[in-house]
Amino acid sequence: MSEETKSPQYSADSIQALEGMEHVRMRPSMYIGDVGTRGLHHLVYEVVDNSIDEAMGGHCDTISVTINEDNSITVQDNGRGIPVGLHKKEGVSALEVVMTKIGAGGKFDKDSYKVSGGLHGVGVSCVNALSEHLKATVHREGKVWEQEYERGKTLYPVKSVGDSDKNGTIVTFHPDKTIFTQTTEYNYDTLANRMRELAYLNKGVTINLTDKRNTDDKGEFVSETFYSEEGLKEFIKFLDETRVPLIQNVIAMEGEKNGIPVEVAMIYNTGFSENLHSYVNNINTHEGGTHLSGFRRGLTSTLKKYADNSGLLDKLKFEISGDDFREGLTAIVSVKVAEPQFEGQTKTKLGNREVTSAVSQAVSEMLTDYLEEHPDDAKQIVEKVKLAAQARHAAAKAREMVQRKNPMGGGGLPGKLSDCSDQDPENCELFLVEGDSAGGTAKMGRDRNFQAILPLRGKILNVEKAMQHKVFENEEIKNIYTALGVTIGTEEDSKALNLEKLRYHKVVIMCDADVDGSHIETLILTFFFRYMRELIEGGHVYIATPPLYLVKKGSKKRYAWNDAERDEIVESMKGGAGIQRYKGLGEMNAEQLWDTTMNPEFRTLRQVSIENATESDRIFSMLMGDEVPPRREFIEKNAVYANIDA
Ligand code: 0RA
Repeated sequence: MSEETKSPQYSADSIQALEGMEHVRMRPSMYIGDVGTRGLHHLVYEVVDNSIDEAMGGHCDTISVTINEDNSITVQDNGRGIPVGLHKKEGVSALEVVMTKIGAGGKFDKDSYKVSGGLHGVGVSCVNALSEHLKATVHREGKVWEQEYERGKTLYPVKSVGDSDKNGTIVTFHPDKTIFTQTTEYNYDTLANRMRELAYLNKGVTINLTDKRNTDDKGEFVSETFYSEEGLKEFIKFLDETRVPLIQNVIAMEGEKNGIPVEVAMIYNTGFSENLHSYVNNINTHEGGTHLSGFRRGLTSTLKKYADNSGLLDKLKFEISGDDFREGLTAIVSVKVAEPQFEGQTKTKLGNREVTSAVSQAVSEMLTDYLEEHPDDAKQIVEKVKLAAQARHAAAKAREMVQRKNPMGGGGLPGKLSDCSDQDPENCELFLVEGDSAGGTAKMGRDRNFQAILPLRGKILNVEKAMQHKVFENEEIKNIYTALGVTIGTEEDSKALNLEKLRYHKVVIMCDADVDGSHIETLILTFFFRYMRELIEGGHVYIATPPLYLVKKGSKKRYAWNDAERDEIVESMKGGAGIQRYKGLGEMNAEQLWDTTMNPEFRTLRQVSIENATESDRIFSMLMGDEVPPRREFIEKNAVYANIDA
């Protein structure tokens, strides 16, 4: 490849390539999921994935991601550098092919272990198509090579711009504002969470993240380095940091089964929840799939066999179920699959059949060895399983009560619910309100056609610290199940939430704008996250935002949601304005509550979504577990709220 190489603009292939790039611009969501915040960040992951692949091939150990001052992104690696030589079939530089041909990826490099992701793996050419400007710089063969693009269109043929004694690839892109119309501003924490996750999933790779938009107190750019020597073993410790360990060791394995690379790490804690995280080609498979089934199968059969042989369960009067083996278990399963089939609603469920037995075998071998070598730990685990089985029996009874009280089961609606008259769930909203007095105000202020009110007494149960049967026995929680009309168990999954008879499509948490209010909000969110995650995933959960101030002058009244707004209003009233700070919903009258917080025309509802289940899990256990008072800011970062005017 030399500077004279012409870009043959009119060959059939390059026209096809152009069409591919045009298609990405026409239907970006087909390639990156959406064109909101998620899609915007996806661009970074896509570019970083390519560098990670290079690292997995053993050609690269450091990747640096920089958020530039103008919200453009630079990703740099010290790999071999994308080849710049002539690509015979396309008749242009391989670099140009990688950058402008959809699906080109690394396919021409047969030696490298190349797997493609689900939503990822669409290729850096997609990022190029969706960037108003992109510059690729390659250090390779003693030279620095360069090519730039606008909205995916090549500006000039690959050229050499100098000498270099290094190897590597640098990509800087500016997301296209005409595509990402909602925002082109990057969130540091979102990127940091993903880079941390990638560092754990790909041990030995150093990932630097720098934010040139912000400096710390030393005047240096905000920056973090993510590196893991032990991979999943350390990831597990990070996830379980705030839980009390039942056994001191992380049980881990890494290897290949039936040609499938499998990595597993697990630990038991003294808690009651089951936290399984699974990845395929570095992508979090929220909906699980065959690899997770394999993990469960291997775990259950191995522990069952051990427990049976040990005689520790001899006096137990009922069958142990699979769930019992997973109480207090935190585990990560990570597999690499050459041609993954993704299924499920969000395409994050692995479908490849052959993976089940590979993971199951890997787990059996790992665990059998571990139990034999650590009899004390084995005993602790079996004892815990026994307790779980006993508690499950108690929980089953309590859950049955919840089911029987379901309105469809003839048990009737909770007495405290003020229902709405509309019968179409699509139109209906349920407000969960802190305390009876605010509940009363909300009841008077609402539009009873489509708004229902369920007051919750004081602090609802912290489900993070309670055993399952306590949760199902709790009055407030039983009321939530009954009012919503949801049941536990679907045909496919006995523990899944059945939303078929959901009575309200919007469930709005309405709490005071103070410390207690935010604590209660967090408790309710924790309950939804652990017991009704499907409700969040279905986009049904919202947070109401009551105002903080009322600014009054004479008969003029205006509300403010933050200090800046308050000051602005005070100024606009030109002196003599009185300020009332709302400490709670109870200080508002019904009309004020309707005007500011409940009326769909003027209110702001924040929709709760789970951006990163792994991170949310850790945060919820940290906030609601044994330590620290809850801090709303943590939740705000992890359960992402979209401002919507519903
Ligand atoms: C294919 C072949 C070769 C390198 C790469 C792909 C490569 C791609 C990316 C994307 C980001 N960083 C990258 N680094 C390398 C090299 C083949 C060879 O040198 O023989």
